[in-house]
Amino acid sequence: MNGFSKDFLWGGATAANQYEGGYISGGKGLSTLDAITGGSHTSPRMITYKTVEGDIKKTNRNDSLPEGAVGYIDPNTYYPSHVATDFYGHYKEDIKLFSKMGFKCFRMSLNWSRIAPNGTKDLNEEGLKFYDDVFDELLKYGIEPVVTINHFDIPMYLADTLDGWSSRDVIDYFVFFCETIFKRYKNKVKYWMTFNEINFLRSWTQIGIHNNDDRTKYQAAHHLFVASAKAVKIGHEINPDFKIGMMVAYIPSYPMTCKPEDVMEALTFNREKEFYMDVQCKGYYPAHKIKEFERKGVVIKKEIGDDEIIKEGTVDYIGFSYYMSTVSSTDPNVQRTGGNQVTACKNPYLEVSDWGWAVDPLGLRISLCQIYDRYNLPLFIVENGFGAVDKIEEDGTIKDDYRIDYFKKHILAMRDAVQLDGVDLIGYTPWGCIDLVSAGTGEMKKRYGFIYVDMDDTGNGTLKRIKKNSFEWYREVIASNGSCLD
Ligand code: BGP
Repeated sequence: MNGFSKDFLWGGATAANQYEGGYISGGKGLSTLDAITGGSHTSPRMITYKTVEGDIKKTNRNDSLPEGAVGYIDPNTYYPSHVATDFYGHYKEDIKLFSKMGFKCFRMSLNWSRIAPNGTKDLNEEGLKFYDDVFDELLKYGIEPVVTINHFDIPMYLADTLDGWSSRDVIDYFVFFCETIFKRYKNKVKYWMTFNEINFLRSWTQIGIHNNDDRTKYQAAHHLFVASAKAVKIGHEINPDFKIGMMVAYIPSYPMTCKPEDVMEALTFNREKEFYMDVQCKGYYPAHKIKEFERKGVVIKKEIGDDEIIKEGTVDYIGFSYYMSTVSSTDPNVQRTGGNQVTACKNPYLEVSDWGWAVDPLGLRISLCQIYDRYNLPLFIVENGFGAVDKIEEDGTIKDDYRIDYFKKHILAMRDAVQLDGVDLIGYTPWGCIDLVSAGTGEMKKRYGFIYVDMDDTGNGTLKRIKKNSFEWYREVIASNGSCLD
């Protein structure tokens, strides 16, 4: 018995700042991510910046920057986004490989500063043309583009001159950007998402804000909500067939014990991401968040009409990433482990990846049920995957059975959610379907792909593409619409 509909969108997912490279090619302007160094499991990625006094400094990519500091590219430092795995130069070859895997769709993001180098209303035709070419190439093979409009970066100019999304002016620039791409690509792209993992947008790196305190972070979030809602409305006016979604990092948290305090702790953890989903899917701020703002003295500056805009601009579907679950506990001594942009509590029942992320396939079914029960909107798993070190054998093969095992269990869990729970799931795009730079650590060593790319953590490599064993395995999954897993 197969739970997936015949038009289920099997594919893979990437993001411009981690995959595209060509950081100053074809008229592209700088984006914040271009000034973020590589890192590792144990050493954080750093922002290189220049102070108002002219001093060159660096700091952890999640830190606040001094007022007036501007992003700085140090000629002696290695920045992984500059070449990444060079989709810019290899898009034809890569799309051909995706088509061989049988992709029905391909998730990618647009580099805002490739299209509008400063993020303002001056456009770069060469950048617009690049994405035309990419979409044409995908459509040539019958692959549906799924476009994240903004994935973790902002043109550096907007960060430097306006303090990024803390400024209301950025809403207009973003909406102009959306209007431009909606009009330009209206016959090529149907599936859009406004902001990647909107619940993780909280630093200069991602949204250009210098001060990461709660007041600034939530003010910026309000601007993101208004911008997203306006984009949804305008998009539907330009093409009523557009499907415009939101995107959230979904990490479900279980109470460590049945102690009510642990249950409350988990509720509080889960509410943080639901806040972002509630606003974009239901069209209003949830009561608990309003009360939290009151307690913390966070006053959101809204303009008249903002609430209506948010109400009218709710999304058509929910895109989400799912890699892992976590645990909530009131015990300060609980064992910690790694996680996607969070340090998580260790679940004694689950194995973890080499980067400490809990592997929890049933958690994916639980997540699908939780989200669908709460919002009753179509769901799209737009990221899922297993970051691991891959080894090229002497015969040139890459035996990534651990990855196949991870995917198999997760796909079966999502099939249960469709077949047994009735969840309306429209697609599945495993993360980093071709190797790319890790967002969290800036490493190449942490690989997710079905396709290996010869590139290391210091920027050395031929960029040659090699199929891993999981390539053929995923091809069969797609060809059989999942039934080969029985
Ligand atoms: C998500 C991001 C992606 C991606 C992924 C894996 O949070 O949307 O950009 O990178 O996580 O994380 P990492 O690259 O840190 O392993």
